[in-house]
Amino acid sequence: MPENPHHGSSDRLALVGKQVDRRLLLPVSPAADDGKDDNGAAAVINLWGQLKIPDPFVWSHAETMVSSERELDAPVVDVGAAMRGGDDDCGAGIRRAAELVSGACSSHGLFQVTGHGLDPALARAALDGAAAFFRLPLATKQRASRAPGNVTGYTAAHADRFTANLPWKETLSFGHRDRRTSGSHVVVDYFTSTLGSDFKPLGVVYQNYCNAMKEVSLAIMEVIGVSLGVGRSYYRDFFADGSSIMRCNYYPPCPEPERTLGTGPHCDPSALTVLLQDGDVDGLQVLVDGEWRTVRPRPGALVVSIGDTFMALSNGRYRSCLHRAVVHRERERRSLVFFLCPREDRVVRPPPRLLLAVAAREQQQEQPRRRYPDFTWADLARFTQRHYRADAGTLDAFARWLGAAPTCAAATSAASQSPDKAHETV
Ligand SMILES: O=C(O)CCC(=O)C(=O)O
Repeated sequence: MPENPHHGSSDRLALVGKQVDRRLLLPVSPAADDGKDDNGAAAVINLWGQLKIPDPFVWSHAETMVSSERELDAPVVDVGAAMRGGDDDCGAGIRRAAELVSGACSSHGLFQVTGHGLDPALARAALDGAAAFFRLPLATKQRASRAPGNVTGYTAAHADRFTANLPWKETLSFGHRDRRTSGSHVVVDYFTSTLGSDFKPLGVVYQNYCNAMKEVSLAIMEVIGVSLGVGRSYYRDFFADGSSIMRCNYYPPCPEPERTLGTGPHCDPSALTVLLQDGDVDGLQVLVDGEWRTVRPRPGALVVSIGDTFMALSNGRYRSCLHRAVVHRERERRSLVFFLCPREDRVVRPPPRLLLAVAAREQQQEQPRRRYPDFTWADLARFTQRHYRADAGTLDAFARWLGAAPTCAAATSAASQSPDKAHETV
């Protein structure tokens, strides 16, 4: 198999998902890639082989604040009982899982999950597929370049959206819908239509991976529903026909890791995030009591965190997880992230049962005040893609934006970000 990234790349991709021979998938440093394809497409950015990080990647001292020695205290939740169905709300397995989830989500918003049934071979193929994709020549990856205002596609350091505080990473994102609701294999279609038919095997791997993640996410939603006293099916049903997003993150080694970030501090706008870390390279950190604590990769476990949309759905009872990813001098890192989202037009508002349960618990006649206005996922997605760079205050800024006239001008003032952060604000 040729190792020149200008040749044979699709052959290498074709191997993914079949019998994966790691030697054949061995990395070819994109540093060897001159950033141009046969048609002369210019490179946008090349993170490989830099001796110093370019200025747009330098984050302020406050933002790169040194990591704590302490690991995050994240419970390991066995969702086997929820995955198997059968068990009712009162079954010991679900009850135990719900207690752990409640503790974690009321404090920092992150827990780990076992008993999820993800086929290790599928997980391996998805991780190796990401490794193979990001080592392709830039021009090939750019066939999937993200269009402005769009969440899907390939980006290098988000340089297509921002000019400062660039993350030290490349990403590939695509949408997922359940075949029963979409009537097609949307992920396979995405790969073949943007990258070409040679990429069908990789598309199949990610289609299967997304299907598995969706099932795991819905099982977790059952546990969360029990933990909030609204029963197993409420949130499961709410998300069953959702249109979720999958993102592959690739963090190359970095010459000055202490001056930059792989992913800046933010809460995910989506509802629930299910993340797979590759091997033993850590990087994910969560802010707790003013310090960044590492989420150490745990073999076989998935990392699950609450996002802004679920914070709104729980009327603020569960906290959207504020997290970031750091990079390393010598080691590269990969992560696969599945963002569970509702259907675009579904109205996000806490279930009446939850508000009643809170009122009963607090022995109040009236239901608690609604913390966030009604919104649709389409609105929040548009806000974060066009008007606001997701950070720790996205949901509050979005609520203000909805309260004001939802025009571009309103977004600029409501989203009180510094000019370079809000660079994309139209
Ligand atoms: O790579 C990670 O661990 C975190 C990724 C992340 O936060 C994101 O892609 O939004």
